[in-house]
Amino acid sequence: MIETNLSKTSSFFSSSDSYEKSDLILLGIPMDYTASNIPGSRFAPKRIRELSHTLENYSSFFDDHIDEKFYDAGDIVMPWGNTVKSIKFIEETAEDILNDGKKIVSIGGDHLITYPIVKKYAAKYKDLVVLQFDAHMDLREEWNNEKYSHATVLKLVYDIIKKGNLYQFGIRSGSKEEFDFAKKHCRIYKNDVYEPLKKVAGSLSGKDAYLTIDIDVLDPAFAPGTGYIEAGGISSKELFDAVSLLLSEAGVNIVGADVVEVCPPTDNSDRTSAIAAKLIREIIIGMSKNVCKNKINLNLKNKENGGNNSV
Ligand SMILES: [Mn+2]
Repeated sequence: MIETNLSKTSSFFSSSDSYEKSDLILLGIPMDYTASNIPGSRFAPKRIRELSHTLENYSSFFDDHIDEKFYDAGDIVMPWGNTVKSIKFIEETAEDILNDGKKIVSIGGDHLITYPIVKKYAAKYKDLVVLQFDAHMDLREEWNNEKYSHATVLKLVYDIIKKGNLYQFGIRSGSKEEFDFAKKHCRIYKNDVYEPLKKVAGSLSGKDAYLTIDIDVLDPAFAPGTGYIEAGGISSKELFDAVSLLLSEAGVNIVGADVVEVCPPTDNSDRTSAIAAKLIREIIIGMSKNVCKNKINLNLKNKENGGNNSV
């Protein structure tokens, strides 16, 4: 049971109506007060939900429908402007959902939302791998004297997961110190996402992984509606190819995911929110296939063990 206050004015399309019966929970986290350039990602969960209703419920890649595969729990009611309290609320919500044996797909919000979620995932999955698709490394120790920021979030994550378990793809911006740190301590792949992911996918097979997608990994031509524009990014096709690879043949067990930094007030054509909505559809369908696969594997294991455990 989720104990934090949630607000629900609309749902992502094709949501089931039962929290209890759903393995995947969609959660909106409208926090944007650590954005260092243009705020406005607090409006992303609402706009992405609205745009989701223009999508087909069928994914040709997965050859499957999204219907009833998740429950949209609504948005966490945020204590506006209070970063520390917001982190606490997000942690508590994530913990409640994970304690119920479910997995979380979240819509940010600025990138800081990833830290409290991963904190709870790392407590549950001891060898958790974090896969970051992003223009920026977000590895700063502090940003304008603030430890908790969308520019420090992956350093906070780095500090709570096993060394060597942070993979960064599509990176094309950061300070020299960040690049030096990443080269030494992280697995950093500059500019591209699909090709390097394909190369490392084999070594990630069977691992539990959390996927965080900062929409600014895309070139601003594809995703202009974001808080910190960074030229020279990947195409939307490359992003979908990468997500599809990850959720299908790569064999990685994606246990949680988020899409962050969509900023509707600067997204005049709605194209960024529309991409994010489709991305979430693919993530939900792909993760639900993983959930099914794991259940089948567990069933087989139980049969081998005499079939005493129910799943
Ligand atoms: Mn980021």
